[in-house]
Amino acid sequence: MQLTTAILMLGAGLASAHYTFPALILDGKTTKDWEYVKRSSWPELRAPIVDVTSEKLLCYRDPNGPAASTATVKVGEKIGFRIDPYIFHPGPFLFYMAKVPEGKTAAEFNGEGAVWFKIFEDNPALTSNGLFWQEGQKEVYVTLPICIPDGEYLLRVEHIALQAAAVTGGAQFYNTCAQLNVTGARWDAKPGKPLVAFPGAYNETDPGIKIGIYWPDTISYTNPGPPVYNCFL
Ligand SMILES: *[C@@H]1O[C@H](CO)[C@@H](O)[C@H](O)[C@H]1NC(C)=O
Ligand SMILES: *[C@@H]1O[C@H](CO)[C@@H](O)[C@H](O)[C@H]1NC(C)=O
Ligand SMILES: [Cu+2]
Repeated sequence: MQLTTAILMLGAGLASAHYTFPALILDGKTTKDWEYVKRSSWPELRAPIVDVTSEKLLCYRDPNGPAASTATVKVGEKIGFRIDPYIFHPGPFLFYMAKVPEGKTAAEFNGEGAVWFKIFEDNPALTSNGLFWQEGQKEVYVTLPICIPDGEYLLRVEHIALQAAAVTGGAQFYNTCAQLNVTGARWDAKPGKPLVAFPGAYNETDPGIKIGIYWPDTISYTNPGPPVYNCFL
């Protein structure tokens, strides 16, 4: 959105605020808001993050929020997030995971440090109008890798809105983190380097963050952050 729209939307309050990812969808069933997802900050719950150095890139977590529960899932399982209310800006989804360090639980661990590996990134279609990402969806799904060890993890969902990203600081970031207990590992593999930190993984001038997405500015897109963790490399 344009800056003037941003100011109007902030002025209009939460009713016209942005979007967030408050609940997991497991086995096709939508769980309760903040049951398995770390509670996001209030009252800025849905405000976009526009500073790539903001601590809010780490799950947009409310430091005073209640602890969430940890969902037991299987390697290779398809996991969803409910989107509240729905995506209404163009841009990619990215998913990251972080293994909870020994001696901590997923509820205790908030994802600090270089611990995150990327498991999915969304590539746009190229249309006569520029780069195109789907909008309007109320759910987003990711399949967990089959090549991760059992244990507790954080799963970070992120959407980057790029409609105003032609100028530095114009991209908007939305993210939350769920707590998972991964079981069923049958593959002796370790999530690869590089592991990245939030904030820290992104630079405001990264080509996937400072970008004009409309024709004729750009005809290709490179997601920010590290490459997707690949079981076969
Ligand atoms: C994780 O799953 C394993 C296997 O089902 C179970 O033994 C363990 O108690 C679970 N841990 C948590 C924190 O739910
Ligand atoms: C971001 O990129 C700019 C331009 O390449 C560079 O000067 C700057 O050092 C980078 N910042 C970080 C934090 O990597
Ligand atoms: Cu907006």
